[in-house]
Amino acid sequence: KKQRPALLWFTGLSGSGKSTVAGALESKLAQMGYHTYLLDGDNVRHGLCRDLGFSDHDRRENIRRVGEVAKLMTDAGLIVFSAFISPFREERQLVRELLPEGEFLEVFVDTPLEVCESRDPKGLYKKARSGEIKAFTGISSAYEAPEAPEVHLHTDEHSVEALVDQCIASLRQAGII
Ligand code: GGZ
Repeated sequence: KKQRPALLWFTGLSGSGKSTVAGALESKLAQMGYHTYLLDGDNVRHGLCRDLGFSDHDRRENIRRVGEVAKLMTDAGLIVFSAFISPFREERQLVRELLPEGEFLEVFVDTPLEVCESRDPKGLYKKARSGEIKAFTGISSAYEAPEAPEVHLHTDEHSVEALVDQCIASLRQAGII
C-alpha cells in the first residue's frame, strides 16, 4: 500500500483524549494495510524515558527523545502517531524542525480543562487539586496551546469515530495516504 512517512503529533491536556483518538486512528490505518506505530506514555515512559519525571526540564527531555525516535521511525517509512501532553511550544517546534517539510502534522486535542477534569479517569486531577501531585498540567504547570495546528480536534463535540475520520481526511489531503 502506498504511503508517505509522517508524524502525527497529538498534543493536549491529561484526559483530553489524545491516546484514545491516536490509538483508534493507528488501529484503523494498520487494519487498512498501512505501516504505522503509536508512541505514547505506556511504551515510552516505562522504558526509554523511565528516568524522567514531570519537571519542566524532564518534560522537555521526554519530548526531545520521543521526537528523535519518531524521526528514526519516519526514516524507516512509517506513519507515526505520538500522544504526549507536550505542553511547551518550543519543544513541539524543535520536533517539527527535525523532520522534512510537510512530514510533521500537529494535532491539537482541544478539550476544555473542565471537561478533562470532570472525566478524571485516574483521579489525577483530584490529587493535583489537593496538592498530592505537584506540577500537574493545567492546574499547577503550564500548557501552551498550539497556534496553528494542522488538525484541530474537539473531543467534547464529536465521537471518537468522527474524530478518527477527521484525521484520515487530513492525512488524505496532505497526501500521506
Ligand atoms: C501531567 C501527569 C503528571 C503531571 C503524572 N502532569 O492522563 P495520563 O496521566 O494517563 O497522562 C498523563 C501522563 C503525561 O505524560 P506525558 O509524557 O504525556 O507528559 S509530557 O508530555 O508533559 O512529558 C498523566 C500522567 O502522565 N501524569 N504526573 N504532573 N501528567
